[in-house]
Amino acid sequence: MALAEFLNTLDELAKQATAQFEAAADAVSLEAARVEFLGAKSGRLKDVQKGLGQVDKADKPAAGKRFNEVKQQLETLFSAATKRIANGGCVETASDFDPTIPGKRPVLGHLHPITQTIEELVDIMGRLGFTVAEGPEIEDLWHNFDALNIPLEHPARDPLDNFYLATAETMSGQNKTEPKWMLRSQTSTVQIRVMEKTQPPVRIISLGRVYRPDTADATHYPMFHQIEGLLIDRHVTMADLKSILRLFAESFFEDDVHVRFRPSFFPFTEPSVEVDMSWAGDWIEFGGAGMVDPNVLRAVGYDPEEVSGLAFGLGIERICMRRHGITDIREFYKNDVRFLHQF
Ligand code: FA5
Repeated sequence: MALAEFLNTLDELAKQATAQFEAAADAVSLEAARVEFLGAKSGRLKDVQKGLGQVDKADKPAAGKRFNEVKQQLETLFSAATKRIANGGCVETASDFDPTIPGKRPVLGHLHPITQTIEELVDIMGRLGFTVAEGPEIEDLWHNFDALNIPLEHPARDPLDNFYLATAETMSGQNKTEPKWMLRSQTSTVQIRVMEKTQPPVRIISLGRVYRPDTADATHYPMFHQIEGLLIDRHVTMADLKSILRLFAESFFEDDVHVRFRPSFFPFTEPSVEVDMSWAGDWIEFGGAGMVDPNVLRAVGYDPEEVSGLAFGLGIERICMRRHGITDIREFYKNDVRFLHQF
């Protein structure tokens, strides 16, 4: 084949391919054009390449050079067309970029409503003199139970009510029915961790996830958040407990909130109460509280004759739900942006 004939075929093909790549309005038509011209098996450029073998020997270098140029040119056009279609049809090059066109505002994420509530609670309690303490979510049984005056035979340790971890230590350990680790079921564990390391006075809050195998319903979830408060000093009384909870609730709801104590039982407080709050209507149970049991003070080496303490543990989801009128706790964890966007 003469060189001129080969180059003509190549130019004609380049012309047609360029027209089709530039005209492709969507990914489907572009892909059809790619297969027609650049297809690895039976694309038209491949056919032309086969013709290269029939070009006179002396003209082969020139024909090959031009073939490679056209191939490169078509590949560049194809990737420009791909970008144009992905861009919704706009060709953006450095030279025709217009800085005066208003930009597209990117959709910004924001903090989860529970995180927002946590930040607000930390802020309010900080103003009341409480600092934040942290503890692990994978906890040992001493901190989750024993040190909190919950003995081995106590029903609160039932495997049906707790997430025990089947760790290697459990399997090879002496006592197969009592594992070593669990997902903490309450933030009260942090009371112990702080008191073990600190001498009174203590004034801390701890906020974080806790885990219980509760069936999910409108007010329960197997993973939820608690805020724990602990104040240890001389002459701490139930009156302090009620004032702190009331101040806390009034700051959070920015309104007049009534706090009601109902007698209850927790092994680590004596007396113990359930804390109800009433704000714009019904009474809602937010958590438990009480005066730290002398056994707990002794377990961490404090002298109950010298110091006393108050403690409370409230459900953060319940607080957030009440504030925003959310009626189903499961909404927090569906990751549905239509819900999350509202807060
Ligand atoms: C406790 O967890 C105690 N540790 C509270 C406490 C702390 C008492 C300090 C005394 C001194 P209770 O199991 O009642 O208590 O849980 C406290 C709150 O957590 C409940 O009132 C509720 O608001 C919330 N809660 C409990 N279970 C769930 C759940 N499955 N889903 C969402 N919130 C829950």
